[in-house]
Amino acid sequence: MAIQLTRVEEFALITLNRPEALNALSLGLLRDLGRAFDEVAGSDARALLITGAGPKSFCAGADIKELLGLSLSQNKRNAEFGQATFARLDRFPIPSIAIINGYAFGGGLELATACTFRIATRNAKMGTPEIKLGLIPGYGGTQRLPRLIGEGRALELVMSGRTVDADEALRIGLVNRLIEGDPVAQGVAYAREFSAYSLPVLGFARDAVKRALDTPLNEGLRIEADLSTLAYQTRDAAEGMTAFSEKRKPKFIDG
Ligand code: CO8
Repeated sequence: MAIQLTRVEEFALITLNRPEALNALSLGLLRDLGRAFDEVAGSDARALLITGAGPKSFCAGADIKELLGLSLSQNKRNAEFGQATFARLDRFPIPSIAIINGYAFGGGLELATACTFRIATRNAKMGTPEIKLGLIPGYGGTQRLPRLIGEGRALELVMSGRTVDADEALRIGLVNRLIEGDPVAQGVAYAREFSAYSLPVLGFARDAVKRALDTPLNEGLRIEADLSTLAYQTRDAAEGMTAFSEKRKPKFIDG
């Protein structure tokens, strides 16, 4: 298997596991990733952590050696397959966190930007170097990067192919936080900041925020009103508000 799926306490951990190729995304790895998403979605995990095997790399992008010599239609199918695999994270039933433990280039950065959150080690290096190969990002990068860091910065990264270090990534909002020490332990600590909350309500929050950038304001406000009304109907909302008035910690049941 080009990936490992394990459990770390109440969380699922996917480790991209081709360290000899800096965890590059072969088609086999992408297929394994899709199967692992199915398994995690059907489990009781409260968040999905994704990281790369070894100390050097999260993921160095699509496997360049596999891309050579493909036909136009094969390339299109590959791009659509990669996009569809990563797009599953947009609607995933639990939040996802990319633990960027080294290089995140090309498709590797596209995978990270499809996750709900990104945390990065100090040695992390990120970018979209496809232009240096005569390519452009094809697994969602041209669409998710501007939504995350703005059009000007996204254009600069995509058109120059330059590398961003961890400090810059934090400053421009490409990652949420820099971490020290064991990356997986840090990922667990990060997930614990929200993992005790109601999973369906976390999903409403994510969906509402994600609509902000591709929806006119009036429409977005309508979606927010609908989703916040839906949150209000949950038993978890009743428990949260009751616990507040009874001055105790709420016990959410994901319902
Ligand atoms: N694909 C395949 N093999 C890779 C890749 C990769 N993306 N990256 C690294 N490797 C392999 C190297 O070939 C090398 O293998 P070997 O030892 O057999 O020669 C091994 O990993 C170690 O790599 P390096 O010796 O180069 O390690 P360094 O630490 O010196 O350099 C870098 C690390 C800077 C990450 C360097 O390896 C590099 O530049 N890699 C390529 C990064 C890149 O360009 N990524 C973008 C790929 S394209 C992409 O992601 C497009 C996605 C959309 C596709 C749409 C399809 C139609």
